[in-house]
Amino acid sequence: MARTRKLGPDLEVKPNTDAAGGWGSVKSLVKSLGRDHVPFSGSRVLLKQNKTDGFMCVSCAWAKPADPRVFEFCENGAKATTWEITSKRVTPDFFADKTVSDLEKWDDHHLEAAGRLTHPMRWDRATDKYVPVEWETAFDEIGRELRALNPESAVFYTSGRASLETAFMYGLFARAYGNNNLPDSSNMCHETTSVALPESIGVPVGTCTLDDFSHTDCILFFGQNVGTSSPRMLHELQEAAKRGVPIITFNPLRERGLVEFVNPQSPGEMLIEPATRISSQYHQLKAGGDTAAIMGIAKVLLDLDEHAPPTGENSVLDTEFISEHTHGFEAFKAAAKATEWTQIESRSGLTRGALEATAAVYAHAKSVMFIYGMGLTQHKKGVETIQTLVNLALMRGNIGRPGAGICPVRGHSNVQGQRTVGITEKPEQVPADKLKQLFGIEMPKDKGFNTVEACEKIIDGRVRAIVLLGGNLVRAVPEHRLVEPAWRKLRLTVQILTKLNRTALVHGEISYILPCLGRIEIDQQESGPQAVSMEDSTGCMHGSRGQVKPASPHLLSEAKIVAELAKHAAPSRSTIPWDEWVSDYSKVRDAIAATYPDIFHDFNARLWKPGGFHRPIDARKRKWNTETGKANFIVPTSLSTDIDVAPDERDVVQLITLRSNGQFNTTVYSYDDRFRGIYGSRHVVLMHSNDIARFGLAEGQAVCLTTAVDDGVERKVDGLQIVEYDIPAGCIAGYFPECNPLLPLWHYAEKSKTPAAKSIPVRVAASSQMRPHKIPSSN
Ligand SMILES: Nc1nc2c(c(=O)[nH]1)N[C@H]1C(S)=C(S)[C@@H](COP(=O)(O)OP(=O)(O)OC[C@H]3O[C@@H](n4cnc5c(=O)[nH]c(N)nc54)[C@H](O)[C@@H]3O)O[C@H]1N2
Ligand SMILES: Nc1nc2c(c(=O)[nH]1)N[C@H]1C(S)=C(S)[C@@H](COP(=O)(O)OP(=O)(O)OC[C@H]3O[C@@H](n4cnc5c(=O)[nH]c(N)nc54)[C@H](O)[C@@H]3O)O[C@H]1N2
Ligand SMILES: [Mo]
Repeated sequence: MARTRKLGPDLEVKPNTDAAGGWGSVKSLVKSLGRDHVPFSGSRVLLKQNKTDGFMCVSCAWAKPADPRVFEFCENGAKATTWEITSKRVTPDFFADKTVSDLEKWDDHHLEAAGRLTHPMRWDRATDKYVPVEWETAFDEIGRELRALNPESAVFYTSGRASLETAFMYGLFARAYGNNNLPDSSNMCHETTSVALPESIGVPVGTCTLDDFSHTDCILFFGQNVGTSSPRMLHELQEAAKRGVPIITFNPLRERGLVEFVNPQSPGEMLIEPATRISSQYHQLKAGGDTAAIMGIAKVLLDLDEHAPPTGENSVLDTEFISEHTHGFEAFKAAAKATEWTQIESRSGLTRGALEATAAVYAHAKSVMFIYGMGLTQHKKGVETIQTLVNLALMRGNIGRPGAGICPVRGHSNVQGQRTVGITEKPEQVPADKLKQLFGIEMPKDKGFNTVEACEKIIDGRVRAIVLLGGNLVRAVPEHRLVEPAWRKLRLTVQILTKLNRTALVHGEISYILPCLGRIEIDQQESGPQAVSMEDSTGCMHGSRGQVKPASPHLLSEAKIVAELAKHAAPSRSTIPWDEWVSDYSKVRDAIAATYPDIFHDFNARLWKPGGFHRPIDARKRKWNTETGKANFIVPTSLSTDIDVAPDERDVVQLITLRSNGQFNTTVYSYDDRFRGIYGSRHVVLMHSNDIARFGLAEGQAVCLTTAVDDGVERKVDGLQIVEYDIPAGCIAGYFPECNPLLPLWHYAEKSKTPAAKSIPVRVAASSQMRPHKIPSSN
């Protein structure tokens, strides 16, 4: 439906036919600089983004090249920067005339848009307000409260933004305190990858580097919205597409960035060159149809192989690789052959012809990359889907040579790195002997809680305290209806934050907001300004130096806050010289190197090399650290990734929860989703015209979604407006976090417990509410 529609006082739909990037990006950047009141010196900071002597972007984790472009940032990276270096402030005065109950009426956008937090604050029961507090008083009370608890009942969450140094310290703090309760954002994100890949190929991370894009002959792209979520990758995709590399995309939605791209940093290109077509084939499969689609492609390859010469240049299967390097091929082959086309077509929503078209390209491409995101990880059978994708790669030896490999696209800028340095609830992933020998820490033996388990234990009252290193957990997790009231009963809630968010308002009996420096700010400690480091999506470590004056003189660095928490909550539980580490972060890096020498040897020396340094990834060298010593073909147990829904329930549709181009997770920069052409409101549900008609509804009408499971919990989101959209019938889409109340806590990926946010079974009914209640704000 390519026409503009005004669907209410707020909502307008203007179908976007522009390429991703281009002038739209430039306009959006200029808008961000104005909206966040960024002074001119601030805009110059952008030139330092993702450069060896600069700071690493606080938005996504996409790889940073050794020879950066002049502007090595994208529209969304620039938004994230201006959002952090805004000149707006949330001071004690801001809180003085607002109760927490008042602030609860503000929406996600307005809470964060109010600006940077400037002072440590404590919730005051008598007035229901946050009031300023001295740092030392805060640390004393938090330490006292944590010491009084059984260590099992405290939880230490990390959002994926904190540096390697801070994350390492935070992990040591939790273990010195006495637990492995270290859930993190990865538990809602690529945990599925971290479970799937070790079983298949013996590594928890992807096998590709930036260099592979220059050598690849074909890219298969599953369930990742590059134009919004990792826009800098569009440069690599554009270069590949210009070389004639086929890019075959599987995504229920036609995402602009995967259709065409104009480099917004190239004025010449914006004026005269046509947009580059990115995807050569675009397959709009059903949500959760990936295992079926991949099995279909595998089935065609097996057929082609049977009719092709067995060896030589034209062979379809890499038989040499399969026999030397893999295990389980015959079982997988039998399973693929036994899978019926009718099943494949009905589960994937794609025709046999479409999958044959993919297989034909794949069978002739020498080196192939497999890129994926949340479209694969956030499903009940996500682990199996990723393993089936690996099977497809193994069939043609597409791991461990240039231009080939598995490329999961991580989310937060250091989410992968935090795992590497010990943020995990699984004790076996941490070298306990090193913790004992180097830091005098007795490693707690019990497995800790991941994010879903932490929520379960908050609901059942076993968790009494939570410390959050970044993030907005109450909004990001499933099951708001149960989690929020339980959260309010916690004894202690502590948030280390840069900006106010809803989680700070859903507070426990004792509640603190501890405001910290952002990564773009100069972090002055005793030995001078400090640098920090992070790991990108391709396993490459980069240094980052703050560039601008801190938002307030009262802020502390995350590293300092973590050290003080450790000193107060777990005194004499380690031999760590916390103060010495805070005075000079290079000492933390030395400690990381001593703990994980294979990855981080000579950490301080190697960090500042242009382009950083790569961690070793054995699967790249075809060394397989699996139980069989080989790369494993693993047979999926089901073609359906959404086993909670009986397929014959015709009134049930699959809800995909997504990000807009105007948000970074729960940080809502604006109500516009430019790439999808939706302006002014996030309270929408995208539906196919057949579904709109089938349910007797109309575009623009307000509807109520209810979760179609029968477990005694009522889950609904009311007042979403219908937008007619190019999405497969039977699937609908809405935004995260607005739709999170619909996601049952137990609806998660098997084995990884990643919430299955891309396939929530729901029913759609007309709403009695005209449109969502607009949240007032004095801002
Ligand atoms: N601007 C911006 N950048 C971000 C973020 C942000 O919120 N905003 N978040 C960051 C974080 S933490 C993360 S994890 C990443 C997330 O980045 P993505 O992985 O891109 O995550 P989503 O936007 O949730 O959705 C991914 C895509 O999956 C598709 N999809 C949904 N269901 C299916 C399915 O069943 N199969 C297939 N094949 N596709 C499906 C959707 O249509 C969508 O295009 O981005 C990071 N970068
Ligand atoms: N339905 C649904 N739910 C989802 C998803 C989905 O696709 N659908 N995606 C999931 C995914 S992939 C993820 S990663 C999670 C995200 O979950 P979280 O990581 O918990 O959430 P964010 O929105 O990234 O956190 C934003 C907050 O971080 C704070 N912050 C920003 N910068 C800094 C900093 O430098 N230091 C500190 N200490 N704090 C800072 C700000 O105060 C801001 O309010 O959500 C998950 N939830
Ligand atoms: Mo994420």
